Amino acid sequence: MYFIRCYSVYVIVLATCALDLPVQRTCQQQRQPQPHLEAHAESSPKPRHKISIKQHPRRTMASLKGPGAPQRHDGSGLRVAIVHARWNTKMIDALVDGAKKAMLSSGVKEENIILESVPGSYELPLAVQRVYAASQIQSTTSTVADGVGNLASGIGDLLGGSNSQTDLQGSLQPSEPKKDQSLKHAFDAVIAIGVLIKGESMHFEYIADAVSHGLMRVQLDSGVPVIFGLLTVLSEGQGLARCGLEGGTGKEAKGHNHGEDWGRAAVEFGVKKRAWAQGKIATV
Ligand code: DLZ
Repeated sequence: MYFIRCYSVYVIVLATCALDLPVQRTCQQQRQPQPHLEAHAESSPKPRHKISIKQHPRRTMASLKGPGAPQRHDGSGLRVAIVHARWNTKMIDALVDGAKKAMLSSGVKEENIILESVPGSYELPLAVQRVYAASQIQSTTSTVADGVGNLASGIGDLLGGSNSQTDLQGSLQPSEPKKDQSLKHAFDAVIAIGVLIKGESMHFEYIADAVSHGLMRVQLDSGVPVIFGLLTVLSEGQGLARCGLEGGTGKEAKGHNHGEDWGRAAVEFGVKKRAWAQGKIATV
């Protein structure tokens, strides 16, 4: 009995070694240098291999994070809405300012940036959907109004031209020159801005999930670019750093204002969406 037990242990040991050898060899074969993985070992105290990351010769990488070097787009013909929540107002104000600043510097005119607010982030999807629908209504009514205006001035001309002093013409012509130079077409993009700070309950998770899905749904259902300006942060400090208010590092000691990225995204997407609507697809 003792002999049988010893013999079976011997057989098991032999079999394990036989199986183990090829496994070890395979692992050694796999241990070829893998630069894409080694690059992540930045924090390792003793790197085993020299890390060299080759860059594309014509492109310089400013940062690993973010949308890369900003693209320049002419936003002068765009009409954009910013729909924002009012919870965490200090951060919201900074983000809205950042988005506006970026759009203005891309040529969007102040009068073509329309602001609307709602109490909290949970209200954003419906508000974005309805505000966009309102702009579509404006675009059709303004076309009709322009038509009526042109017709009225045409009648005025028929009644004797601009020198006529008749009461009838006076009532048909506008008393003051038109001041409102703002565009009236449906919004080219809508930026939804909210700040969700995680608390102790599950509120954060439910709202963050519902709002992200809701905004995506509005975007795909309506075809208008909806820029996702919802900060979902674990603390007020994280939020402040993402609004450019405090707590950043290095060159951006006050943090980076994400609203600026959203403003640029709105311009880029608005311009591209217009081109796509005309069957134009850019090569870059
Ligand atoms: C209720 C709530 C909570 C707890 N936290 C936030 C928040 O951090 N950021 C935000 O924008 N809104 C918050 N809200 C309000 C909800 O979004 C929503 O306005 C209310 O539940 C009413 O629908």
